[in-house]
Amino acid sequence: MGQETKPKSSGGSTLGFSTVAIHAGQDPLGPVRSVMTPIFQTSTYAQTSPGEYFSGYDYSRSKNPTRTALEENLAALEKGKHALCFSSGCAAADAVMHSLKSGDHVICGDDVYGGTFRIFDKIFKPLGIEFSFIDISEPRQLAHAVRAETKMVWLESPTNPLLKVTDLVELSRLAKERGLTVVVDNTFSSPYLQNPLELGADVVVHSSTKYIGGHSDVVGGAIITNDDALAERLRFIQNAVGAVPAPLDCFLLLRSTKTLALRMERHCDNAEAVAAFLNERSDVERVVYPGLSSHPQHEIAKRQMRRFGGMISVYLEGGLSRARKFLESVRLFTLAESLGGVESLIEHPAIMTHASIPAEIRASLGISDSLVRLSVGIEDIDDLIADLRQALDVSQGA
Ligand code: P1T
Repeated sequence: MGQETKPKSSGGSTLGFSTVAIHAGQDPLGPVRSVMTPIFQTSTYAQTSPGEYFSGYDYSRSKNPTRTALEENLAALEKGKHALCFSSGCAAADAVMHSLKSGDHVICGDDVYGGTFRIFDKIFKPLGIEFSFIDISEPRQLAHAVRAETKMVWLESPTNPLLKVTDLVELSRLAKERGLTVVVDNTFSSPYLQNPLELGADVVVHSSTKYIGGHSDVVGGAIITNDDALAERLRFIQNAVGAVPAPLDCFLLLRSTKTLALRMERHCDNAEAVAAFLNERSDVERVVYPGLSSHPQHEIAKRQMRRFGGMISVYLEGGLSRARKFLESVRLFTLAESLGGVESLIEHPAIMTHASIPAEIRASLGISDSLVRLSVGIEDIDDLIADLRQALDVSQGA
C-alpha cells in the first residue's frame, strides 16, 4: 500500500470528519514508512550548498515536519487552505494582532477569555491599537461601533464563559459589507462542531490546549484561514516572533485529533444530560447551555453547530459562599482552569479564568460570584451527575 492511498488533505474532498482527522497531513514518512508521523526532534537541517536545502526545511522555528503535518491536519479539519500552529492559544491571538498596525481599530465581542481581553487591553492597546467591546450576539450592533479605522472583528461563539452564540453568517455578511476581517475563536466548538470559515469568517483561531488536544497535557494554539496574503503575513510573524510549538506537542496534538469526533460526541451527550439535570434543580438559579431551548440563541446554535458542546455555565442560588462550598465539595470534577479535556473540570470564572477583566465589566456582563463553569468530560454520566448532586446537596445553605 503506497502513500497515494492516503488523503494528503481534505481539500475539496468528500471524506468524513474522522477519516480526515486520522489521515490528513499524515502520509507515511521516511525510510521506514512509519504510520505515525515521527517527532522530528531537530532544530536544524543539512544544506547541500549555502542557502540550498533539498528538504524544504532549514530551521525548526521556520518549519518542522511534525508541525507541518499538524498544520495540514488542522487546515483540513477547519476546511481552510492554511493553518499555522503556535505554542499557545494566546500566542495565536498575539500573531493575529501583530498583523494590524498602530491606529487600527478592532471590534471585539464583550465576552471573551480573560487572557484574550488581557492581550488586547494590556499589550496591544498601549501599542496604539484601539478596541471596542460590544455584545456581538446582536450582529446589528456592529454598525454602531464601526469607525473609519476599523479593520477587524474578533469574537468567540459560543463565548467563554457566558456561552453567547453569534449568527456567524449574518455577522460575516455585515462585516464584509464594511471590508472588515472576521476572526472567530472556535475553541469552545472545536472544528468538529462548527467550521466558521464555511459560515463566512475569514480567520479561525484555536486554543488547541482544549478540545483539539483533549487530554490536558499540551498547551498550543492555531490559526486557520483561506486568505493567501494574510496567511503569508502570519507565516512571517510566526517565524519572526517565534512562538512556535515543540515537535513533541505537535505529535501529541496529531494523536489527539484522531479521536476528536468520538470525544466531542461523548462530551455533547454528557453535557446535555448534565444540563438537563441542573435545570431540574430548584437550588440552581439558571443553567446556560446552547442546547437548552431556554438559551437565547438556541435556534442559531442549532443552525450553525453540529451539536452544542461540552461547556455549561450555571448561576447557583446563594452567592459566593455557596459557590465556594460547591466547588470545594465536588470529587470527580476537578477544580481547575482550562477545559476540553477528557476529565471533567469546574471553575469559578470571576476568581479564576476571568479575573483579569475589571470587576465592573464582569458585573455588567453577568460574570458574577454565583457563576460556575463546567467542562463536562467523557466519564460515565451517572458518576458525573451523582458527583454534582452530592456537591449541590452538601453546599445548600452555605
Ligand atoms: O491557554 P491558551 O492555550 O493560551 O489559550 C487561550 C484561550 C483562547 N481562547 C479561548 C476561548 C480560551 O478559552 C483560552 C484559554 N482558556 C482557559 C484557560 C480557560 O480556562 O478558559
